Amino acid sequence: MAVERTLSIIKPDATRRNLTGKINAKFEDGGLRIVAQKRVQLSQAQAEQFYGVHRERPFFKDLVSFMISGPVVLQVLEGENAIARNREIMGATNPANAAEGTIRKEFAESIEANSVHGSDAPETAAQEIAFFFAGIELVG
Ligand code: IDP
Ligand code: MG
Repeated sequence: MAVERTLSIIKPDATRRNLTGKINAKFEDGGLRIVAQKRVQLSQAQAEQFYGVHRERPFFKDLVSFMISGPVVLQVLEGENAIARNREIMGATNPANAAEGTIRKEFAESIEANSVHGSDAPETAAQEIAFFFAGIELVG
């Protein structure tokens, strides 16, 4: 196992319901360290670029609208196997399929408004962290 970093986003459905602290507790209790964090309002262009891999999917337009419907919290999480570990803590994309105790099981409103984003592989984690954070913001 190696220490990794992954990009996490607390999505607008969760910031709207004041769930940032409860979600952060899930990460910390699950062994991940929040090494960078900022609350921002994404622009449409930023959301479209970030989710560019899904551009051809039928839900793309709605997803972008949702992601700019309110503030998000951008985070870098660090720990052993952080990329896979974070996805375990988040639970399945569709909350109907998410395991007990996961963020999405407890907090997600729908398959779209599912409270959190997490990178899915080392390459995407590195790209997504660099998309939102400057090196000087990552102090470990
Ligand atoms: P992930 O967030 O679990 O990695 P992805 O397949 O990468 O899931 O999808 C990105 C995001 O797009 C999801 O978190 C969710 O917000 C949204 N999404 C995925 N599938 C659907 C769908 O079938 N309908 C509506 N939104 C979806
Ligand atoms: Mg994904």
